[in-house]
Amino acid sequence: MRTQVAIIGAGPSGLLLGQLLHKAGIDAIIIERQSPEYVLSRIRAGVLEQVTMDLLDEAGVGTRMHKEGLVHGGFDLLFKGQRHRIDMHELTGGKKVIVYGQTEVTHDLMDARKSAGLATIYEANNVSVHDFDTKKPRVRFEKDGVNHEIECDFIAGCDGFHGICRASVPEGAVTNYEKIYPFGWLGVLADVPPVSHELIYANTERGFALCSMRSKTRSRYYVQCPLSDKVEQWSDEAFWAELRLRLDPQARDQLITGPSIEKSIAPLRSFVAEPMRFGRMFLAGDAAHIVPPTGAKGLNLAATDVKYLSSALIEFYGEKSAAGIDTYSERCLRRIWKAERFSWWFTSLMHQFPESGSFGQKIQEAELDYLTHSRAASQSLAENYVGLPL
Ligand code: RFL
Ligand code: PHB
Repeated sequence: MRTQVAIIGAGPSGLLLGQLLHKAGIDAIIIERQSPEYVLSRIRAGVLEQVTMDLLDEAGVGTRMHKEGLVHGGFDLLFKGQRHRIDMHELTGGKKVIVYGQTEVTHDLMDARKSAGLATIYEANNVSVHDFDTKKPRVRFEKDGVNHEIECDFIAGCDGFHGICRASVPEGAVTNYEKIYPFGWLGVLADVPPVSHELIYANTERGFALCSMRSKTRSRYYVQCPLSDKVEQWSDEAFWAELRLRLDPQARDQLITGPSIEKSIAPLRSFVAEPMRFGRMFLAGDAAHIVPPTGAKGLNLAATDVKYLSSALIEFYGEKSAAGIDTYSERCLRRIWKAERFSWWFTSLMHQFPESGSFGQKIQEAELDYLTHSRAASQSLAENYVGLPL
């Protein structure tokens, strides 16, 4: 087999890259380890920035997002038992985000790929990447017991944090920066109306909580939990009781509960690998960086990597120029580190850290008070939340 770009991973990064390259007439094959059903069953991101919406439009897959996505112009910060609204729309001169789940984004991209008749190889085993330091990189994998090899011009490593692309880079060629947080998020998805029409980020003495949603009839809630907790320990009743304790009296009264349709625990991590290009292999999305979900930046960062990578490849094939390819890593990393900083800061502000005790709680409350009463501070939060300009 031969193609121009071999894309490893059919998550949002790989699928979006495939679609943008297809629009530009560049040939690509996507190789994915899991089945399409498994990829769609992972419940992850919920909030899309304007930059991501624009890119989905450019890829020709924005129709359902505009129809079904919920436009949000603000969110609430809850601390000391009271809610304070951050009016993102007003503070940023009219910017907004859209609540539209990663599952739906992935669905739309899969449908577009299918109707264009483009190749995605699902359930590929033992995927490996070779010779990316030469002009003839190769990808090998096994499918239904048969070995295959793809020859290509470039490899795009869109295979997430646990993928093989970053792991195939020789030691010494990559530097990793990492911070692991001493807690996780226990998340529940349920077919009940959201407690509020906007998101609520809560700082409480019992730990962080987040009230989010997927639609007007489907809610997504999270509570901070110890890393040692197992999801089986948390009955639905125990989850709702804990969430209720972390809400203000009005939200507590309005909370509608019901059976969970998904429940999982996610660890929180900040991670960046530098650089993001190794000869003719590029890393994009979670393969190169992870943010804790507090700032809702992971999928949005993946989308900007893909924007930079697709335009670099389009420039390479169209204008025979390597300028975009040569600056890919630097352009991405500049944006990534700003989102890393914001996500780390917002996580540090909103969660209980075992080591910081009641002094830490008081400092957080003072900062939240400042944040919700100083226009300059609210503006900085709003500007980062809606997404910094490209
Ligand atoms: P993905 O989604 O992990 O996809 C990688 C794909 O590669 C496949 N793969 C392989 N394929 C072939 N061979 C191999 N050896 C392979 N190894 C792996 C995998 O099966 C998979 O299909 O990475 P991608 O595409 O870069 O997308 C990144 C996003 O998924 C991620 O950043 C976001 O979900 C993060 N995130 C959020 N981001 C936001 O922008 N806004 C949010 O509100 C938000 N909320 C969240 C989140 C992530 C969360 N979790 C569970 C970590 C909330 C949570 C709870
Ligand atoms: C979500 O809806 O899953 C979600 C929303 C906002 C976040 C993180 C996750 O900051």
